[in-house]
Amino acid sequence: MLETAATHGLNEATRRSLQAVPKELPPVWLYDARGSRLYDEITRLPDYYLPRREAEILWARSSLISERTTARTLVELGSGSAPNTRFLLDALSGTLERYVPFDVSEQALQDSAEAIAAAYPAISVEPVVGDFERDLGDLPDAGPRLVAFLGSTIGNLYPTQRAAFLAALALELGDDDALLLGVDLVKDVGRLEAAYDDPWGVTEAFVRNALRATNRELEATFEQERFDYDPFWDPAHEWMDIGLRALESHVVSVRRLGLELAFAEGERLRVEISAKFRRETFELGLERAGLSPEAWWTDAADDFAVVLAHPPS
Ligand code: SAH
Ligand code: AVI
Repeated sequence: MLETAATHGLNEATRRSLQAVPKELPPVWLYDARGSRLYDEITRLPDYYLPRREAEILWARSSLISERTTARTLVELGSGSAPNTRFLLDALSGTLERYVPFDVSEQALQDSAEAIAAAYPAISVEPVVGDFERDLGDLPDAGPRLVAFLGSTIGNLYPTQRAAFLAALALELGDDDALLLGVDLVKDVGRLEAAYDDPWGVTEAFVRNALRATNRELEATFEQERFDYDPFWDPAHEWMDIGLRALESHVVSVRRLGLELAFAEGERLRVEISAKFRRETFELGLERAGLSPEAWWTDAADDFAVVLAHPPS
């Protein structure tokens, strides 16, 4: 496969992550067409409460969000199949002219853009394939814009990545623009671990999909049967640490990166983190990035929050 500027950036990030301690794969590898379908299946699992809690909040607050933002453009970062976006599209119908779903997963983006264009013929749907950590400059600038980042995907970024991402977004936003974030909250460990380890093995298949994708795209030699699925709550960082553990010592080649990786028995390969948040620290992070938190709405059970923020005027 030909290396483009985009794949070069991902390949270099993958090289660094695989050589780090602990070894790690950038979570972008989870979201090929198969991974995006598996993620959609996860959102329907009984213990994966996040999308339902977010839907509850958006159902109750979308009219207010519409009044406060009067957005002409709705940009959605990491839009995937955009399950909760219709709350915003419905509420913003008086002002909205365009919806810009932005995602690294081209097939998922195409499918959801077509579905939304069919359901909302009055707005222009303008999908952008890109990486929200690198390509925020590619967003259209017809304001007022509402930039939504739903599903708590922000929790899949490390604190330093999160700070850099929010700071880049703050620079990108104009005075009339607003940011809407879905964030999952710290809660009982049993519920968190159940959300990431379902008895049907859907979440495990989603995480293992990162190995399939790197085998295919980077000519790697990961063997699924040499790893166990291993998600756990890390109380010090307040994140789910989601990955795989080598069952025996062995070597994995990643030919396109020229790497030979030695795994010891029991050694972990992290595939993603899923950070959970508390209001005070999350709002502090927004302020440090140059954003002003304006509203913090939760569901009735206080499981999840939707946050509205603005660049300071
Ligand atoms: N917002 C949707 C999907 C969440 S899944 C929901 O709430 O259900 C996370 C989405 O982010 C996936 O569609 C994935 O392809 C996308 N994604 C992950 N990392 C990305 C990145 N660095 N840049 C752009 N999109 C990314
Ligand atoms: C997309 N993201 C918010 C999901 C999460 O909960 O961190 C990804 C996921 N990983 C396993 N299950 C869901």
